Amino acid sequence: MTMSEMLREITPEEIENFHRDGAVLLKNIMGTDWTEVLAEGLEYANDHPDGTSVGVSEPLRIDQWPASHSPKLKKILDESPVAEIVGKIINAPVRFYMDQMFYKPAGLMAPSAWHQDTCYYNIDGHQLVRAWICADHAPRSVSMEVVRGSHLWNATYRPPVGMDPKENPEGAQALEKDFAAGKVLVGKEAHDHFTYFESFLDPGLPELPDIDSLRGSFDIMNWDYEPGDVLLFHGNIIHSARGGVELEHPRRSHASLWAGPDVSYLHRRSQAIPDPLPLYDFEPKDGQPLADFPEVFPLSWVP
Ligand SMILES: O=C(O)CCC(=O)C(=O)O
Repeated sequence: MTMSEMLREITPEEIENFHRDGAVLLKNIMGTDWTEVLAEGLEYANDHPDGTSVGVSEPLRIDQWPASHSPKLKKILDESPVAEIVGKIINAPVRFYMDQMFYKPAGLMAPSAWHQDTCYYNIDGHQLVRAWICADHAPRSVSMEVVRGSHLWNATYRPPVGMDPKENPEGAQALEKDFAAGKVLVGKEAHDHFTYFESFLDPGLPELPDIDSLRGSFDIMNWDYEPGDVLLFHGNIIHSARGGVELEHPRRSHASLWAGPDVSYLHRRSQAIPDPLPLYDFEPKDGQPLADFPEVFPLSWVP
């Protein structure tokens, strides 16, 4: 079956809004034939938890690289207009970096905590774009929200995960020793035995402000999302999803992370998510562009 391409062009205003605000919701840009593929792909991933599945049977399930074992999600990455949409917003070639699933079953919606994406990964750059798509109608009370313009604050905040030296001084000390000895802390094996909580809670990075208690002090953007829309946001933007609302249907989202030419490898002490598995064999060095590893990050779209 031939699947639909982009339903419309991205407007110059949408491109400008993305770069200024750090996020833009592109309404009705992917055909609903893709929504069915997305829903089937997410259901498959949900039914087949792997080592990277966090929160199985809980109200928020997060999987890393679900497209690596869910054929329909792989189809979304390889054949849907998502890569093209990202490439057009940054007007540059794009490579796929990684993807995640956020599966919230029907009932009381769990929130997704405020965070930046970049600080979880060993990458750095300005042309890092998340494409967030959802198989379900998601009103603004449960879809994504961002702090407008925070992608330009030039600040890297502490990911709200990892081993806290106050709660586990011995564990944190052992990690500290390994780090000083130059060991890879979140290595290949993390793909099978994944946990955020064995990484550092990096005390060297500033804590995120308590945005929920100070909502009036921040310029928060949020959107009512309909299947067929694509929400794009910058890797450095501070974002979250609200919870506490009852939904009669699940809220199943897929977020893929794409890199333009300025994105390079940067080993971060705060790394919580392992490098893509095949990358370990190349022993990447800080500052190497992802383009140096075309076997791991082939071009997905070129202008
Ligand atoms: O879908 C969600 O609730 C969270 C998504 C998210 O935080 C992300 O894509 O980085």
